[in-house]
Amino acid sequence: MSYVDEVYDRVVKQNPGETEFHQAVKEVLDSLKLVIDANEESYRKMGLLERLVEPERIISFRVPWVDDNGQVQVNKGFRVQFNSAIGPYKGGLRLHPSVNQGILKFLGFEQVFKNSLTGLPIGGGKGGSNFDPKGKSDREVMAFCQSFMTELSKYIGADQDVPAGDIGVGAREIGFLYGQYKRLTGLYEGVLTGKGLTYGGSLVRTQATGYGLVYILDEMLKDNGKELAGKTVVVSGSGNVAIYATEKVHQLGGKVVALSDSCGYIYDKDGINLDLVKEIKEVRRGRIKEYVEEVPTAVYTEGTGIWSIPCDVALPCATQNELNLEDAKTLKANGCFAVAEGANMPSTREATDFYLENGILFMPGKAANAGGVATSALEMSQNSQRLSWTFDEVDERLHKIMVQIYAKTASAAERYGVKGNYVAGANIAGFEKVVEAMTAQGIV
Ligand code: NDP
Ligand code: 2IT
Repeated sequence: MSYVDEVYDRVVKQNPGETEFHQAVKEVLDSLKLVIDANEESYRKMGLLERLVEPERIISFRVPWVDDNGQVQVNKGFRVQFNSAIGPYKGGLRLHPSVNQGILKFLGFEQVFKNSLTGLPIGGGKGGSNFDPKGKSDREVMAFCQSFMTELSKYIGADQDVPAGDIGVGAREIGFLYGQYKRLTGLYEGVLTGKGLTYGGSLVRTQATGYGLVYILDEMLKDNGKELAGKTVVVSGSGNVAIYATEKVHQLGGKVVALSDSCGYIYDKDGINLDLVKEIKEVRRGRIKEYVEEVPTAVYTEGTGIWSIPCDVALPCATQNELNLEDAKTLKANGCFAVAEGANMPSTREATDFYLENGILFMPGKAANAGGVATSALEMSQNSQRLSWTFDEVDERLHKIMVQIYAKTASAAERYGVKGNYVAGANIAGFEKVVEAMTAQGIV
């Protein structure tokens, strides 16, 4: 059996039930076959892949807090510190009822390669809780965040592990978490990114993942003789990534006609009114269906199904495995020619294979959504310098980073004879830097 298959079998056996983690590992290892086969003997002897798929550390803890009725609630808290070969652990915190150790391991594993691709000195990690912020009062969210940080603070630090936002964690949660970290440790340091602008946050971090997604999409389209201007775009989700992807698509002359949340999706043939979406989602914390109350020509449909709306470009920006093989076939049948992933692993493996086999230009999440964490790393640099850069300066750096990620991804694919396969390209390019750093640092 090949080394790669052996390691995959071992991952399935030793991490039972963690299906998303298995899926993420399989996709990476399959791409790496091209590289591993050439170096099999030395990699095997060094246990390189066994070390790569095993998190350096997982912290798992109890999070007790008191709700508005005086009732004690208990959630699970986690931090997966996956790989610190190229820098301190870096990656978001997710608050969603679906969170479990397997999901955070998949996200942490992806983060290692994504962070490597940014070219910046950040290792990979991820954390979170099965706490559901939906419908909670601000006081309840604060009580949860303070309890969560009370435990987490023992394991993080500006040069050790630097969490940020992800699903369910935005400016409000980062503020509560930061306040509690400072209170417990007495340190005013860049221990979190995505902070508010008055206490060490970076301009552009809020927009960064969505903007970065569209910057790399634009690069991919141009390199393939196409352009975004005039194109119809469907974006799933209506959270941080979806909103700022929509904003940048509109700035570059494309038209986003659909957005969704976990209840359903809206279709506005005239193009989404983003100010209204921001008001509903960022201010009111409401549901996407409220859009049609104010735009009567738009249509709301309950449930999944957003991928049935005809488009040229699809940008899945909600969650993992939200786009399956049937959806991919529907997109293709309706004329969609490009997919770029704002979310982490939103396409199932079958959908991904379908894009590659059917000539759909496809940029996988670990390259496409790397603008968020890259800008987090820029926030860390500013914190270390005790300076704040202007919006334009950060935005220019973000743009340059996304252009470089595209170039690295495309050229790694070409080097290994799979031109245009950006899945292989991103996995290989991300892997190369991590492996070099791991090898140099000995058996750790
Ligand atoms: P938000 O919490 O701001 O928004 C998430 C959106 O996705 C909401 O519209 C939400 O709907 C929807 N959603 C979440 N879970 C589900 C689900 N199980 N089924 C259907 N819809 C769902 O999160 P972000 O925008 O920050 O994150 C979106 C994706 O982007 C995630 O995959 C995240 O890992 C990834 N990402 C985020 C980065 C960041 O900087 N924030 C960086 C890189 C990647 P509802 O409100 O109904 O739950
Ligand atoms: O998935 C991701 O890259 C994020 N949620 C952002 C991580 C970060 O540290 O900014």
